[in-house]
Amino acid sequence: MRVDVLTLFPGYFDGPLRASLLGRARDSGLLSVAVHDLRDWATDRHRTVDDVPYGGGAGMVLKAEPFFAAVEGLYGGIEQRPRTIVLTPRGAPLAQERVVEFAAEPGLPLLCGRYEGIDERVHAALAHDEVSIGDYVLAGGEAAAAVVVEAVTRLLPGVMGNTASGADESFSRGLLEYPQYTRPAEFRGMRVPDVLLSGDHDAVDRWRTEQAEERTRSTRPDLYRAWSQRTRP
Ligand code: JDQ
Repeated sequence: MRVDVLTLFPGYFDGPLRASLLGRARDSGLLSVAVHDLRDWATDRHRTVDDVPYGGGAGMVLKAEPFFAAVEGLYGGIEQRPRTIVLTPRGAPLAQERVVEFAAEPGLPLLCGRYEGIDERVHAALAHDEVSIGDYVLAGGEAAAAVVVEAVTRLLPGVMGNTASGADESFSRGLLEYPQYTRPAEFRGMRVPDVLLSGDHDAVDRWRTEQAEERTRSTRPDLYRAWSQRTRP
């Protein structure tokens, strides 16, 4: 998969893209990420990318022209662009379903705004998806774009060691994860539940399901309701 990030702060991505999972995915050629400085597509002497909002109000808005020029330059025209994502607090909250869809795309342009946001014509004409990573306000789209890249990358075929697909997890099953333990069996007076040491695999499965259900019920009533109402054949 080819990811193109458009940002005013290309340096933001240096750390995340080299670390661990993303670094290995890139080294192995399964992921390629190009981070582009939006200013490279500004046309005036001062490389201006922002302007005051029409109608007045505080702060600055990112201009449409550099985003359009970048998308045209990178893909040979707007019509040829891959599924394009704009990160924004007004987007639909990112959920694993959509991460799975993104991971199946050949390319993913990620458009990052700053200040008060991006000219609406970029949203209207370039965005296939508007994505939020949660109901809190960031200073710009970069952290959200890094989240998208990491969530997508771990689903790419060949990226994760053995567990593969990630289809066995929480958000595909509809419940939060059950508690995990590793050695030692007792640590600072805290014991690993006996059932996990019992060797009774059916009992272990039952315990894990109970734990997952209880955690989901208490911390994510929204997920719990959806899971309870799931249709079983
Ligand atoms: C931008 C901003 C609008 C402050 C500018 C570009 N989940 C999520 N939270 N925040 C963002 C995404 C996000 C994404 C892109 C952004 C925030 N800002 C700052 C924008 C109103 C207030």
